[in-house]
Amino acid sequence: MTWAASFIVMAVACARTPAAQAETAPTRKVENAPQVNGCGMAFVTIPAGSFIMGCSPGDRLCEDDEKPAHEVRISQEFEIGVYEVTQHQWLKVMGGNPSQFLGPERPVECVSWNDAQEFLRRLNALEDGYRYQLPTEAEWEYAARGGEPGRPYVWGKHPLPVVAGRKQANVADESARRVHPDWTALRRYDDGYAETAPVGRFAPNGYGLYDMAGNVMEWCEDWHAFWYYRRSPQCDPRGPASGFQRVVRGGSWSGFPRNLRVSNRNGLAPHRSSYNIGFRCVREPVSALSAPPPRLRAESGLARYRPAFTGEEYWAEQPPPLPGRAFPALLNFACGGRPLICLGFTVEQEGGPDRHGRGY
Ligand SMILES: [Ca+2]
Ligand SMILES: [Ca+2]
Ligand SMILES: [Ca+2]
Repeated sequence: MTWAASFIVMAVACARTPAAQAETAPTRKVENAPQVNGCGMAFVTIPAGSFIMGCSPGDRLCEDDEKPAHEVRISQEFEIGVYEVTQHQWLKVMGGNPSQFLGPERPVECVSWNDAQEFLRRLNALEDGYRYQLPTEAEWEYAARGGEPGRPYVWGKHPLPVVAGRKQANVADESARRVHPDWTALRRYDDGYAETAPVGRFAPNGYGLYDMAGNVMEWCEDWHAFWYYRRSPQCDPRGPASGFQRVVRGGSWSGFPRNLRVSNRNGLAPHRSSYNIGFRCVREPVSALSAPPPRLRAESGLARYRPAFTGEEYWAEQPPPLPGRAFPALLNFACGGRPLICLGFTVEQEGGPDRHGRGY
């Protein structure tokens, strides 16, 4: 299926008639037990680290937007939802339920990216000590791979979502075909669910996360750009600065193997929704929220520089180094101490008359 075709399939909105994807689970465990918030949402901590993002070795189904595969560093550990956000949790925060396939423990669907932002706004307004948001696309794929490098599927190399006899994901299967006889569905695999399943019914991945493949596709924070990987930053990429579609990842109950590959990317306009798209959250303690380095922030008359393509910003008296040069060691707070290479910057003066400019 081409990118355009898969997009059309996904954009069917909240009516009926989906498309297809597929598969299962690794072995590594996260070392900490899930932490549950007041809305019943469980989170585990994913360690900082590096991984190869994009087309997996030997995966001949990759589309152009998954290439090139490239190293990405996640510089900070982060907490991510063990499960997709459920209808019960959505109801608790939002006071309603837009889902097509009803069930309190099923994932909420028929929510747009904009709807998810409103959910997050209300959840954050509860001020439980954490700031919640959608995962970046890099965080999502890093978490989905579960510490198991180079595998085309969350559960391994083979598209069939069964590992050691255990079913790995809710996909378009024989159950779906019985309800939707005209579908392209995975043959000789019956996960028992024609549509969404309650979250957590299939094997977890190496980080203890459930349904990273299948059930519902999941909104990410980033804008989707087809050629983004050709120039995305190595450290904590956050997607392009603007766009027309937000990223959705992971395939769904209406998908077959091609769509369920861990590197598969899709995009959908942020106001659109579909019965096969939901989301999960990441969160960080409010106390850990990023701020300009204290030593620099304390000084007056500094400028805030936002280097291009890094997603980072910092305060300093001098502009960043020339393009292609590393930032001074003092400012290498980003990316786990790896040199942060300057690609350009915008500048905004602190206090006084506004001064905006663009460098390089
Ligand atoms: Ca199914
Ligand atoms: Ca999912
Ligand atoms: Ca795709």
